[in-house]
Amino acid sequence: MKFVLATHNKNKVQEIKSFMPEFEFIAAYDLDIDLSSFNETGTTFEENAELKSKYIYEITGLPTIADDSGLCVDILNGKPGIYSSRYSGKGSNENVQKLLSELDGVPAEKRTARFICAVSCVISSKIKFVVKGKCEGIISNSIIGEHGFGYDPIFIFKNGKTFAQMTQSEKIKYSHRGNALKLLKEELNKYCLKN
Ligand code: ITT
Repeated sequence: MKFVLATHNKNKVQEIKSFMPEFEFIAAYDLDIDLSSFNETGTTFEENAELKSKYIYEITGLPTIADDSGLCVDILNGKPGIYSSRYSGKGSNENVQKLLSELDGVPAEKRTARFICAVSCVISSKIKFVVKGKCEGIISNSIIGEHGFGYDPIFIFKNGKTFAQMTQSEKIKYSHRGNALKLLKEELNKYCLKN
């Protein structure tokens, strides 16, 4: 089955493609669809994922998958959360620096956080569903590692490594996105069995 990925984030596309080689994906940007005019007006990851998938499904009429994800830090009452990509109002490095400065002086035991990923899938006007994955960790005191994207260099998983110290294939085994995609595969298998 072939899906459009409703994203402009190339890192998400790479992770999804590598985790689901049995499916065919085309990113919205490869269809010259500009997502920049799309506003994430939802109040939850699930709502935003659904809105993104619906937006692209309505344009293309093709089965569509959208990922809405972010980092929730306990001591910041879940911030940056659904605003993860817009946290500083600037780029990804500035988002990371803003978070590190907000946690300045906070001891390790209070730096708990989780990545959340909601994946919405629209197969047809009648068949659609959302799955959600999460991954628990700790926010580091500084940037560690050079792989990945976004907040990867400051998110320490329970094996002691940041996501940015992991290869893409190692990260996806543990990550919020990997956990959501496992559920997505289960749902798609059910759908394929029924049809
Ligand atoms: P699209 O909306 O086009 O998919 P986006 O990057 O704006 O791309 P989101 O609105 O879902 O996507 O925001 C996700 C942000 O959360 C992302 O920009 C990162 O800052 C952060 N994030 C999500 N998953 C991450 C991951 O696996 N590693 C590091 N940061 C992640």
